[in-house]
Amino acid sequence: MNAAAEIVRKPSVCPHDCPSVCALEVEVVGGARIGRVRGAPAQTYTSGVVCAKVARYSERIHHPDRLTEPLLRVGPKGSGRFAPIGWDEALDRVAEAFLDAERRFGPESVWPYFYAGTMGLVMRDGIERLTHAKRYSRFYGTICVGIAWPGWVAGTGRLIGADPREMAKSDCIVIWGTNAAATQVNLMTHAVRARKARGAKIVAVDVYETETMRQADLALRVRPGTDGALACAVMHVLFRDGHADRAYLERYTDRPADLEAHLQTRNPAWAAAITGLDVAAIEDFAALVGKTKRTFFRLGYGFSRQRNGAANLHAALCVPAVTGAWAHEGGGAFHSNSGIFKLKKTMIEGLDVRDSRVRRLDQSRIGAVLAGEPEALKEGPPVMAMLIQNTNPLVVAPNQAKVRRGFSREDLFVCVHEQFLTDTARYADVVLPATMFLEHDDLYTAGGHQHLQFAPKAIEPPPGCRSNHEVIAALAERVGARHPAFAMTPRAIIDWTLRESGYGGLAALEEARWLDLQPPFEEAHFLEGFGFPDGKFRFAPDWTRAHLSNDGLRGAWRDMPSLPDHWPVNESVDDRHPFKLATSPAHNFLNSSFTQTATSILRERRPELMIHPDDAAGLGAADGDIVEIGNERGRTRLHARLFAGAGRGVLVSEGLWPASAFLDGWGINALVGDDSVAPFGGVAFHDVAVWARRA
Ligand SMILES: Nc1nc2c(c(=O)[nH]1)N[C@H]1C(S)=C(S)[C@@H](COP(=O)(O)OP(=O)(O)OC[C@H]3O[C@@H](n4cnc5c(=O)[nH]c(N)nc54)[C@H](O)[C@@H]3O)O[C@H]1N2
Ligand SMILES: Nc1nc2c(c(=O)[nH]1)N[C@H]1C(S)=C(S)[C@@H](COP(=O)(O)OP(=O)(O)OC[C@H]3O[C@@H](n4cnc5c(=O)[nH]c(N)nc54)[C@H](O)[C@@H]3O)O[C@H]1N2
Ligand code: SF4
Ligand SMILES: [Mo]
Repeated sequence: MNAAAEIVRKPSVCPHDCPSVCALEVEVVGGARIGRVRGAPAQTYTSGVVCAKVARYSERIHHPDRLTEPLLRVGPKGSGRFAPIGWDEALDRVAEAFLDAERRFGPESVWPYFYAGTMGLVMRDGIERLTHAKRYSRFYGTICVGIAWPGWVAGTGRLIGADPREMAKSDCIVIWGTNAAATQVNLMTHAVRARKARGAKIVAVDVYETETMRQADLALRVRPGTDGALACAVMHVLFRDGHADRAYLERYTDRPADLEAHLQTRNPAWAAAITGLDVAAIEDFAALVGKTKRTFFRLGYGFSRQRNGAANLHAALCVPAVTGAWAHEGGGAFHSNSGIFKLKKTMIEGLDVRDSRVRRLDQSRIGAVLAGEPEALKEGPPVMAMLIQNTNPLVVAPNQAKVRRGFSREDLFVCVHEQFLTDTARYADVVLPATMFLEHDDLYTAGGHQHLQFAPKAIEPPPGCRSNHEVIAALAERVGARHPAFAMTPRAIIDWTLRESGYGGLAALEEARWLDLQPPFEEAHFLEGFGFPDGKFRFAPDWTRAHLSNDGLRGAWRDMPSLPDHWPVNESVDDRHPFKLATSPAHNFLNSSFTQTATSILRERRPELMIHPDDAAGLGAADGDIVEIGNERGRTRLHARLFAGAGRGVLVSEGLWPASAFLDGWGINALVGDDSVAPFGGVAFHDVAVWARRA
């Protein structure tokens, strides 16, 4: 065999922002190129399965449009006109802009901004070390988990849950508010295996007919933002029909008698009017979970992206506490395991130099922050300079018009470190080219399972690309930020982190590839008590405390329900805005990532608006016609796709396409509101009232 074409299999971990965090086996061809990417069969959650977009990763990593040299803006902001410059000049310019902002407005005028384009802890969170060492404005990450986590923690007190691999022992799996077939394929693998092996029933709850809904035995299509009503009616039936586990309730929950009384009026007829479901469907669902103790509730993020989302997630979480499913293997609930890893992140994030008096600016309110709204700035100085890594706010953040206005400010300096010339990079003053995960070392925790994993560098990056860690360290030196980790290699930082966290060193983890950190059954099922002093699940949460870190956060600024309920605070339809829009994920993209790769674009085609045929007829629009949708925040035009799987009055647009893919150059987030969602902030991405007309 020709040496140049020799194929070597290397271990890795998928870095994308997905609960599955798959263990990978990657073909390296001729030492330099990536071939096929497969799931590692031996890792018990991945179980040999990965999604198609990552299987064809060679398309992304060897993409001809990858950034490979630093760029300096030479045209107006957003024009995309840049000239190549050297790394030293680029870094010097960024450092000079940061120092200048600091001199004129103080260190809080610099706002390092990042998210989870890579979930590797060193490359994602190392930017925090620069923030803390310089006392730059801190980053309050709310865009994804900000609503869901408080909903879970309000009930359980801890961000852990039943081992998702226990689905193999479940008789019923409820996939609630997540389109798992698209967003976390492994969850479907485990659920479908349980159906094949033991006849487990799969229930899905969504607002339109997704692929997950099509694969379910019972598909419940609710009106957006009404899951709290569904959960209440299910619990009403459970009490009514003797399926409430009274011994469990007495021992493990806070106010079962108050709950039962409160639910008297929340019957299926009441919920049917709110959710749009038939009474019979609600009764069937309640009977199924009532009679099936081994029911596994897999609660996703999607249904939390509503103004009442935290309350709805908590309401769904109350169902297994009523049936006592938690006491059974294969029963209980799961949302995220992010609370099990307990890593000591001192070196990664520079926690030893963090000053909690420095203001924290809300990621989701980036438009308001850049617009200088005093409340968003916490009454402090304006933001004058930014470094952006692993995120694309000009596409993914709400109120796109406001965000774009902010990035257009002539007095704002922006450096974007990226793999592609994204919409955000187009607005940068300096663009820096970044490595991809197979080109650097990193450590990964997971939301959707329990493995701590290491992924070693597999190939050399294109000449010119530098990792996030390299960029942070080089900037730190230039702006006078001090911390020992700036001088350490990623491997040394990971080794320190593992040792200090009690997980041995890097050599052992690299040898083992992953550590299974699943807490014992009793702990994961809260059989030793929930995470509150009295050990009891909260039907009546204290919403002001439903957060993992109470670092200066004021919660529950709105009047949240004291017991699970339908909390009607969502954007409501009216004569001027007769439709509700959900902006759901696309199967072949991952947020705005993969919007550059040919196969993903081919499969997703173009931005489209799913609309019920009767609603389309009302607008006089046929399949493929151009439709304009809008509200007070903005408007955009896209092609109609007639689809009876969207309910009457509900529009769905999948995918975070770049603005240029839309006919008017405005992305879907032009319509989404940037008001802060209760109790601690976040975005109601699927809670958008709009008008629609044939364009
Ligand atoms: N292919 C693909 N995979 C992804 C992503 C992607 O963009 N594409 N994104 C990744 C990221 S960052 C995350 S956080 C996860 C998120 O993954 P999920 O937990 O699946 O959450 P969402 O993608 O927000 O939405 C899931 C579903 O919730 C539905 N939904 C909206 N409103 C409601 C409601 O009120 N009630 C109910 N019951 N359902 C509702 C939406 O229509 C959608 O089908 O997926 C990750 N994986
Ligand atoms: N309308 C609507 N908007 C949404 C959502 C929705 O459902 N609907 N979902 C929301 C959710 S859940 C989330 S999590 C956010 C996600 O929003 P983002 O965090 O912006 O998500 P990605 O599109 O994955 O963007 C990551 C960017 O990071 C870059 N990147 C990846 N790895 C690296 C690296 O190692 N170094 C550097 N420097 N860059 C890297 C990628 O090229 C990509 O452009 O979007 C939110 N926005
Ligand atoms: S399913 Fe998620 S974690 Fe697994 S390969 Fe695909 S994007 Fe990565
Ligand atoms: Mo997310």
